[in-house]
Amino acid sequence: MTALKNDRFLRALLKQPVDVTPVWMMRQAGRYLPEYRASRAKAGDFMSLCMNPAFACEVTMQPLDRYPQLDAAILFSDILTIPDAMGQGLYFETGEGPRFKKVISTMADIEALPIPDPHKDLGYVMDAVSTIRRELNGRVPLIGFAGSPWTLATYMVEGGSSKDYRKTKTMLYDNPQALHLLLDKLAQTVTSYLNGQIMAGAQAVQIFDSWGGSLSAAAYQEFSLAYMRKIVSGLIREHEGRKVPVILFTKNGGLWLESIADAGADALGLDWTCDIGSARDRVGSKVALQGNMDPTVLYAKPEAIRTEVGRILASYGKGSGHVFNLGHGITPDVDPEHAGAFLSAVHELSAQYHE
Ligand code: 1CP
Repeated sequence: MTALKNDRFLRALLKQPVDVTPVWMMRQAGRYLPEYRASRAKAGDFMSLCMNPAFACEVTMQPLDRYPQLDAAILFSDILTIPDAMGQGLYFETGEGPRFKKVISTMADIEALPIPDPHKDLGYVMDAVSTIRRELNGRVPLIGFAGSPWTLATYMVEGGSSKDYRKTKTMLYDNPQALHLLLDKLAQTVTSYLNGQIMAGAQAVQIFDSWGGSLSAAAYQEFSLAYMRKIVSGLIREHEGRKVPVILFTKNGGLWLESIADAGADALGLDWTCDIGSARDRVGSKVALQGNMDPTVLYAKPEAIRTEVGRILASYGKGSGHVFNLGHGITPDVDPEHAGAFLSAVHELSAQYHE
């Protein structure tokens, strides 16, 4: 394998010294880019982009070609490939969120769910990872990812996106054994899926617990964090002679950072509701931090974006252990020039915080 030309993202996750703070954006390949919209039109729909390794590679590379400032690439795929591989029949209605042909509601439904084999049932993702690694040719590291068991379960039980997770939370309180069986099957699946991605060439992995923050403190520990801890303990942590860092991102998990930092990962993703300097005081010696600019700041003018980047860098302070990112995914109507101003500001303003 080609040596990495830019490894500051991996170094920062392991708190090793860097020249400037590395940066990438959650959802960096997506609808705010005209070139992405063109590729999606050519492929026909979103799932065809994901299932064709050449298309997945093309859209993964688009933000890197537009923004040489980016310090990492992220596999183009979706967290919902797993429920699809479990037989739920994922589809996207144009202009709407994800939907499933089959919804899960009973213990019998959950008992009947198969545990997918990543190479057989999700081989298109493994092929996308190896295709992207070849195309990157050492430019920047490649991030693999999966959804957390809790976040995946909400989609599987609700049948799509939800505002209140009503069916999943009803199952949590009325039939916790059923939900635990589902989460256990998902934890096994996510572990082998991420290990498959690592063996195919992913150099770091992120677990997206996008909806963990909707749980009570007690339910979060039992129904989300416990399963992420189990996944982390089963992951391959070294490959090709390098550590493979693991990032846990619980959106709205700011109240529970100490316990998330104890789950065994190398880094925590932060949304914008926490102050990153205080977060560092709370967990800084255990894990690196990734985040955490409010994505709506990108609607503001470049000068305002730069001010906000400077504020977050100053709050984190001197030294390594910070990967700059947004606190959640970039939104479809952001002006691509504003995203470029954001990325440049991170590198320009962060040099003073590193030796
Ligand atoms: O083109 C389109 O219309 C589809 C939009 C889209 C895109 C660009 C979807 C459907 N998924 C993606 C790609 C995607 N999804 C990536 C690509 C890599 C990147 O560039 O970052 C990643 C990492 C995801 C992960 C994902 N999918 C999450 C976790 C991250 C997060 O934002 O919280 C979630 C919750 C999903 C579900 C999903 N898939 C797509 C949509 C619109 C949604 C969210 C629906 C909802 O809000 O419930």
